[in-house]
Amino acid sequence: MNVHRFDRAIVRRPSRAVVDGLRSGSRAPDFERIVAEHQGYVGALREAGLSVDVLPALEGFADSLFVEDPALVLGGCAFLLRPGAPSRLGEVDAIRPALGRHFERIVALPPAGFVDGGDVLVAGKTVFIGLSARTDQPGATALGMALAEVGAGAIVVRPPSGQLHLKSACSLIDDETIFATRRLIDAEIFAGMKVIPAVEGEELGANALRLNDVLLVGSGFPRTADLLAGLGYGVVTVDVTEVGKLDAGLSCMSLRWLADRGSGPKTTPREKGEKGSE
Ligand code: CIR
Repeated sequence: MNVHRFDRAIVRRPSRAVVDGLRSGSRAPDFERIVAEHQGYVGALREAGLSVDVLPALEGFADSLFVEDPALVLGGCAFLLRPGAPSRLGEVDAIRPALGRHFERIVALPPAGFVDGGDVLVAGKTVFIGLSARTDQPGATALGMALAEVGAGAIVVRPPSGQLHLKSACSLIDDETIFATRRLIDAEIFAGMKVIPAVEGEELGANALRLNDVLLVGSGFPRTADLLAGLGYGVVTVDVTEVGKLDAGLSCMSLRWLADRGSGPKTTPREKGEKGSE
Protein backbone atom coordinates (compact mmCIF):
# COMPACT_ATOMS: atom_id res chain seq x y z
CA MET A 1 0.00 0.00 0.00
CA ASN A 2 1.01 3.59 -0.49
CA VAL A 3 -1.40 5.37 1.77
CA HIS A 4 0.91 8.30 2.47
CA ARG A 5 2.06 8.97 -1.11
CA PHE A 6 0.77 12.34 -2.30
CA ASP A 7 1.63 14.69 -5.16
CA ARG A 8 -1.27 17.18 -5.05
CA ALA A 9 -3.00 19.30 -2.45
CA ILE A 10 -5.66 21.97 -2.19
CA VAL A 11 -5.44 24.64 0.50
CA ARG A 12 -7.34 27.88 1.02
CA ARG A 13 -5.91 31.19 2.21
CA PRO A 14 -7.32 32.34 5.57
CA SER A 15 -10.03 34.98 5.43
CA ARG A 16 -9.88 38.04 7.71
CA ALA A 17 -12.85 36.52 9.53
CA VAL A 18 -10.60 33.71 10.75
CA VAL A 19 -10.20 35.57 14.05
CA ASP A 20 -13.87 34.76 14.64
CA GLY A 21 -13.44 31.09 13.81
CA LEU A 22 -15.16 28.46 15.93
CA ARG A 23 -13.15 27.62 19.03
CA SER A 24 -13.54 25.97 22.40
CA GLY A 25 -10.97 28.17 24.15
CA SER A 26 -11.13 31.83 25.03
CA ARG A 27 -8.03 33.09 23.17
CA ALA A 28 -8.72 34.51 19.70
CA PRO A 29 -6.01 34.00 17.08
CA ASP A 30 -4.13 36.83 15.41
CA PHE A 31 -4.79 37.24 11.67
CA GLU A 32 -1.20 38.00 10.63
CA ARG A 33 0.17 35.06 12.59
CA ILE A 34 -2.40 32.72 11.05
CA VAL A 35 -1.35 33.94 7.60
CA ALA A 36 2.31 33.33 8.45
CA GLU A 37 1.57 29.84 9.75
CA HIS A 38 -0.47 29.08 6.66
CA GLN A 39 2.38 30.15 4.38
CA GLY A 40 4.80 28.00 6.38
CA TYR A 41 2.42 25.08 6.04
CA VAL A 42 2.11 25.49 2.26
CA GLY A 43 5.90 25.63 2.06
CA ALA A 44 6.16 22.38 4.02
CA LEU A 45 3.70 20.68 1.66
CA ARG A 46 5.76 21.78 -1.34
CA GLU A 47 9.00 20.69 0.30
CA ALA A 48 7.41 17.29 0.82
CA GLY A 49 6.86 17.02 -2.94
CA LEU A 50 3.27 18.21 -3.39
CA SER A 51 2.01 20.61 -6.01
CA VAL A 52 -0.34 22.93 -4.14
CA ASP A 53 -3.48 24.62 -5.51
CA VAL A 54 -3.93 27.67 -3.26
CA LEU A 55 -7.54 28.87 -3.30
CA PRO A 56 -8.40 32.49 -2.55
CA ALA A 57 -9.71 33.43 0.86
CA LEU A 58 -13.42 32.96 1.32
CA GLU A 59 -14.56 36.07 3.11
CA GLY A 60 -17.55 35.46 5.34
CA PHE A 61 -16.45 31.91 6.15
CA ALA A 62 -14.24 32.17 9.21
CA ASP A 63 -13.14 28.53 9.23
CA SER A 64 -12.79 28.06 5.48
CA LEU A 65 -9.00 27.58 5.57
CA PHE A 66 -9.73 24.19 7.11
CA VAL A 67 -10.50 22.61 3.74
CA GLU A 68 -10.30 19.11 5.14
CA ASP A 69 -13.79 19.43 6.62
CA PRO A 70 -16.09 20.13 3.62
CA ALA A 71 -14.61 17.44 1.34
CA LEU A 72 -12.74 14.17 1.14
CA VAL A 73 -10.64 12.89 -1.74
CA LEU A 74 -10.04 9.19 -2.12
CA GLY A 75 -9.70 6.62 -4.86
CA GLY A 76 -9.63 9.18 -7.66
CA CYS A 77 -12.95 10.61 -6.50
CA ALA A 78 -13.92 13.75 -4.56
CA PHE A 79 -16.67 13.53 -1.97
CA LEU A 80 -18.58 16.62 -0.91
CA LEU A 81 -19.26 16.24 2.80
CA ARG A 82 -21.73 17.98 5.11
CA PRO A 83 -19.95 19.88 7.87
CA GLY A 84 -21.82 19.70 11.16
CA ALA A 85 -21.37 23.35 12.13
CA PRO A 86 -24.08 25.51 10.46
CA SER A 87 -21.57 28.29 9.81
CA ARG A 88 -19.48 25.88 7.70
CA LEU A 89 -22.06 24.19 5.49
CA GLY A 90 -21.65 26.84 2.76
CA GLU A 91 -17.97 25.90 2.38
CA VAL A 92 -19.07 22.81 0.44
CA ASP A 93 -20.42 24.68 -2.59
CA ALA A 94 -17.41 26.97 -2.45
CA ILE A 95 -14.87 24.16 -2.79
CA ARG A 96 -16.71 22.26 -5.52
CA PRO A 97 -15.19 24.23 -8.48
CA ALA A 98 -11.66 23.62 -7.23
CA LEU A 99 -12.36 19.90 -6.91
CA GLY A 100 -13.87 19.96 -10.39
CA ARG A 101 -10.51 21.12 -11.78
CA HIS A 102 -8.85 17.98 -10.45
CA PHE A 103 -11.53 15.27 -10.32
CA GLU A 104 -13.97 14.04 -12.95
CA ARG A 105 -15.96 12.19 -10.34
CA ILE A 106 -17.54 14.27 -7.60
CA VAL A 107 -19.99 12.61 -5.26
CA ALA A 108 -22.22 14.73 -3.01
CA LEU A 109 -23.60 13.18 0.15
CA PRO A 110 -27.41 13.16 0.41
CA PRO A 111 -28.82 15.92 2.62
CA ALA A 112 -29.23 13.66 5.62
CA GLY A 113 -26.95 13.93 8.59
CA PHE A 114 -23.54 15.52 8.85
CA VAL A 115 -19.89 14.55 8.43
CA ASP A 116 -16.76 16.69 8.91
CA GLY A 117 -13.62 15.53 7.11
CA GLY A 118 -11.74 15.92 10.39
CA ASP A 119 -13.63 12.87 11.60
CA VAL A 120 -12.49 10.72 8.68
CA LEU A 121 -9.23 8.80 9.03
CA VAL A 122 -8.20 7.03 5.84
CA ALA A 123 -6.07 3.95 6.48
CA GLY A 124 -5.79 2.43 3.01
CA LYS A 125 -8.98 0.67 2.01
CA THR A 126 -10.28 1.04 5.55
CA VAL A 127 -11.76 4.37 6.51
CA PHE A 128 -12.51 5.14 10.15
CA ILE A 129 -15.39 7.60 10.62
CA GLY A 130 -15.64 9.02 14.13
CA LEU A 131 -18.94 10.14 15.58
CA SER A 132 -18.60 13.55 17.19
CA ALA A 133 -20.44 16.79 17.85
CA ARG A 134 -20.00 17.42 14.09
CA THR A 135 -20.47 13.94 12.61
CA ASP A 136 -23.62 11.96 13.27
CA GLN A 137 -24.71 8.42 12.49
CA PRO A 138 -26.84 9.29 9.38
CA GLY A 139 -23.92 11.27 7.95
CA ALA A 140 -21.44 8.51 8.72
CA THR A 141 -23.73 5.90 7.16
CA ALA A 142 -24.17 7.99 4.02
CA LEU A 143 -20.42 8.47 3.66
CA GLY A 144 -19.81 4.77 4.25
CA MET A 145 -22.17 3.93 1.39
CA ALA A 146 -20.54 6.47 -0.89
CA LEU A 147 -17.07 5.15 -0.06
CA ALA A 148 -18.11 1.65 -1.06
CA GLU A 149 -18.27 2.96 -4.65
CA VAL A 150 -14.50 3.40 -4.64
CA GLY A 151 -13.88 0.09 -2.92
CA ALA A 152 -13.25 1.49 0.56
CA GLY A 153 -14.80 -0.03 3.65
CA ALA A 154 -15.98 2.31 6.40
CA ILE A 155 -15.81 1.54 10.11
CA VAL A 156 -17.89 3.91 12.20
CA VAL A 157 -16.31 4.44 15.62
CA ARG A 158 -17.36 6.31 18.71
CA PRO A 159 -14.31 8.03 20.21
CA PRO A 160 -14.50 9.29 23.78
CA SER A 161 -15.69 12.91 23.91
CA GLY A 162 -13.22 15.66 24.64
CA GLN A 163 -11.76 16.43 21.24
CA LEU A 164 -13.32 18.25 18.30
CA HIS A 165 -12.67 15.59 15.68
CA LEU A 166 -11.41 12.02 15.52
CA LYS A 167 -8.21 13.28 13.90
CA SER A 168 -7.70 15.91 16.59
CA ALA A 169 -6.44 12.95 18.59
CA CYS A 170 -4.81 10.66 16.02
CA SER A 171 -3.13 10.33 12.65
CA LEU A 172 -1.94 7.63 10.30
CA ILE A 173 1.85 7.83 10.32
CA ASP A 174 2.62 4.94 7.99
CA ASP A 175 0.65 2.31 6.10
CA GLU A 176 -0.18 0.33 9.20
CA THR A 177 0.44 2.59 12.20
CA ILE A 178 -1.85 5.03 13.95
CA PHE A 179 -0.41 7.58 16.37
CA ALA A 180 -3.13 8.30 18.93
CA THR A 181 -3.80 9.73 22.36
CA ARG A 182 -3.98 7.28 25.24
CA ARG A 183 -7.72 7.99 25.67
CA LEU A 184 -8.37 7.02 22.07
CA ILE A 185 -6.23 3.89 22.33
CA ASP A 186 -8.07 2.85 25.50
CA ALA A 187 -11.36 3.13 23.59
CA GLU A 188 -10.07 0.25 21.40
CA ILE A 189 -11.47 1.60 18.15
CA PHE A 190 -8.54 0.83 15.87
CA ALA A 191 -8.89 -2.93 15.62
CA GLY A 192 -6.25 -4.53 13.44
CA MET A 193 -3.93 -1.54 13.36
CA LYS A 194 -0.60 -1.01 15.07
CA VAL A 195 -0.96 1.93 17.47
CA ILE A 196 1.68 4.18 19.02
CA PRO A 197 0.60 6.26 22.02
CA ALA A 198 0.99 10.03 21.78
CA VAL A 199 3.06 11.86 24.38
CA GLU A 200 1.16 12.64 27.55
CA GLY A 201 0.81 16.38 27.97
CA GLU A 202 1.18 16.86 24.19
CA GLU A 203 -2.10 15.26 23.14
CA LEU A 204 -2.73 17.76 20.35
CA GLY A 205 0.56 16.62 18.82
CA ALA A 206 -1.25 13.42 17.85
CA ASN A 207 -2.51 15.31 14.79
CA ALA A 208 0.66 14.71 12.77
CA LEU A 209 0.65 14.62 8.97
CA ARG A 210 2.50 12.02 6.93
CA LEU A 211 3.41 13.20 3.42
CA ASN A 212 5.68 10.92 1.40
CA ASP A 213 8.93 10.51 3.36
CA VAL A 214 8.17 13.35 5.72
CA LEU A 215 6.14 13.42 8.92
CA LEU A 216 4.95 16.92 9.81
CA VAL A 217 4.64 17.55 13.55
CA GLY A 218 3.53 20.75 15.27
CA SER A 219 6.54 22.69 16.54
CA GLY A 220 4.79 23.21 19.86
CA PHE A 221 5.18 19.50 20.59
CA PRO A 222 8.93 18.93 20.99
CA ARG A 223 8.67 15.66 22.89
CA THR A 224 6.36 14.31 20.19
CA ALA A 225 8.88 15.30 17.52
CA ASP A 226 11.69 13.59 19.47
CA LEU A 227 9.66 10.43 19.98
CA LEU A 228 8.74 10.08 16.31
CA ALA A 229 12.21 11.00 15.05
CA GLY A 230 13.62 8.39 17.45
CA LEU A 231 11.35 5.81 15.86
CA GLY A 232 12.87 6.61 12.47
CA TYR A 233 10.27 8.94 10.97
CA GLY A 234 11.49 11.90 8.90
CA VAL A 235 10.10 14.54 11.23
CA VAL A 236 9.71 18.13 10.04
CA THR A 237 8.20 20.62 12.48
CA VAL A 238 5.67 23.24 11.42
CA ASP A 239 4.28 26.01 13.60
CA VAL A 240 0.54 25.62 14.09
CA THR A 241 0.29 27.38 17.45
CA GLU A 242 -2.11 30.03 16.23
CA VAL A 243 -4.41 27.70 14.29
CA GLY A 244 -4.37 25.55 17.41
CA LYS A 245 -6.41 28.31 19.07
CA LEU A 246 -9.16 27.33 16.62
CA ASP A 247 -8.94 23.67 17.65
CA ALA A 248 -7.17 22.89 14.39
CA GLY A 249 -3.89 21.25 13.44
CA LEU A 250 -1.87 19.97 10.53
CA SER A 251 -4.30 17.74 8.69
CA CYS A 252 -7.12 20.32 8.72
CA MET A 253 -5.55 22.79 6.29
CA SER A 254 -5.29 20.63 3.16
CA LEU A 255 -6.87 17.99 0.99
CA ARG A 256 -4.20 15.65 -0.36
CA TRP A 257 -4.06 12.96 -3.00
CA LEU A 258 -1.83 11.11 -5.45
CA ALA A 259 -2.77 12.14 -8.99
CA ASP A 260 0.06 10.51 -10.88
CA ARG A 261 -0.12 6.92 -9.76
CA GLY A 262 2.48 5.91 -12.31
CA SER A 263 5.49 7.88 -11.21
CA GLY A 264 4.71 8.90 -7.64
CA PRO A 265 5.29 12.35 -6.20
CA LYS A 266 7.19 14.91 -8.21
CA THR A 267 10.69 15.61 -6.98
CA THR A 268 10.49 19.26 -8.03
CA PRO A 269 7.83 20.55 -5.67
CA ARG A 270 7.52 24.16 -6.79
CA GLU A 271 6.20 24.80 -10.27
CA LYS A 272 6.88 28.37 -11.32
CA GLY A 273 3.79 30.25 -12.37
CA GLU A 274 1.63 27.47 -11.02
CA LYS A 275 -2.02 28.38 -10.89
CA GLY A 276 -2.94 29.86 -7.56
CA SER A 277 0.60 29.74 -6.19
CA GLU A 278 1.52 31.89 -3.24
C1 CIR B 1 -13.95 24.30 13.54
O1 CIR B 1 -14.30 24.30 14.73
O2 CIR B 1 -14.63 23.83 12.64
C2 CIR B 1 -12.61 24.93 13.21
N1 CIR B 1 -12.36 26.01 14.10
C3 CIR B 1 -11.51 23.93 13.30
C4 CIR B 1 -11.61 22.84 12.29
C5 CIR B 1 -10.50 21.86 12.39
N2 CIR B 1 -10.58 20.92 11.36
C6 CIR B 1 -10.13 19.68 11.43
O3 CIR B 1 -9.69 19.24 12.47
N3 CIR B 1 -10.25 18.92 10.34
